[in-house]
Amino acid sequence: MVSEIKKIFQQKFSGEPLIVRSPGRVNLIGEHTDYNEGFVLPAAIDKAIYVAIGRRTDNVLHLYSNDFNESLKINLTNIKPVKGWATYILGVVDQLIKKGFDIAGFNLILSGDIPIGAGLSSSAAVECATVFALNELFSLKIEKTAMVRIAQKAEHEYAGVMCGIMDQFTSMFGKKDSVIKLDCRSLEYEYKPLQLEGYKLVLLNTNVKHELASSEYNTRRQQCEQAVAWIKKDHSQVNSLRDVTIAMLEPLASIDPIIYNRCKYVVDENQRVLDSCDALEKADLHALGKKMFSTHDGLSKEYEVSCKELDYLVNAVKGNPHVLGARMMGGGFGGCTINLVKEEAIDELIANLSIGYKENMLLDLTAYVVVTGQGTELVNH
Ligand code: GAF
Repeated sequence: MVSEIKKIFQQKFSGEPLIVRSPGRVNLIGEHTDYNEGFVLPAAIDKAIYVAIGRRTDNVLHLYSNDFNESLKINLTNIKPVKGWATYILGVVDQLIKKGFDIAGFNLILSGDIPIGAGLSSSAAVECATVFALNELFSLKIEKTAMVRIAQKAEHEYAGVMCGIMDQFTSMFGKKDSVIKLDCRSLEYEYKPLQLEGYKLVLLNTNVKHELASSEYNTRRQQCEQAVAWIKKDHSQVNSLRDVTIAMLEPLASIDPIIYNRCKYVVDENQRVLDSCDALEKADLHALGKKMFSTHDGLSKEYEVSCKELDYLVNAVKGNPHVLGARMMGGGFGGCTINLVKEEAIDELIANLSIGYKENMLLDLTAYVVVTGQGTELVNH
């Protein structure tokens, strides 16, 4: 990929580009907890976005997506959101300008192998690759956590999704053979070795992304914030659902049962992340797998961000002795399920599920066996 993108850069533009690689992510457990200041347990994967970048002598940005075979030329003074892949790059540029960083025109080629719309955070990877590349190109001296914040803000303002910090943080800070236990309130993090002992992480792509995804995501976030405002009236120390106990939630059950369910899910999920970390430390993959199934239940019935395709895939592996755990992953309403599967059983499982999925959902199933990978890095040398 590196030599290919370099060649394309030199054919389209000229000179020696800087090349940055930024990975997609999986999340073992801890879903919809990040924007509630809770815990998550994600990992960067071996699929990534690549950016090749070089300076220009004017104030023009010339962007080219190799995968879409599309280009965009825009002046630095005229940056605004656009449709599609370029908006994530422009969103980052906009943040840098707003923060007063001194940048000028550049040529950029984008390429990658993260499946788009599969919930593997290809957009976060584009944002992280862009901010990292611009930081290098213009010697901006931005530290990594600040780059993560810039990438997240680009998603808020240019893609309109009020995401938490998990995806950008994982893309930037990922480490091979490790998951990251991240406290989304303090941003304290710890790498935990991921030893799967004969099991592998298998992603099953529903190949759907329902329209609702971003609007419902933002609604969930608002519902959580509404709950915190209500609870705060009696418990002034509460600043987020991270500070809330099930007992504090009880009054909400009669005021607004839907919001109660949302919050109950988040409070339980934070505990599941902590329990899963203990399970990983004890190499108890069975315990981790059970938590994953419980998370799916909560996401489907209480948080209501699943869909029939995701539920089908999780139900289809329940009771299979070779699958320790499965759940929908990411924001929801489509994308992938993440499954913890015995290595020898993977091929047969995928073959059988593909038939059942086609028969029942009238859709093709795509499967990826993923391994963990490094976070955002320069890959020129
Ligand atoms: C999406 C968001 F971008 C993340 O911040 C996170 O909230 C996730 O959905 C759900 O856990 O990937």
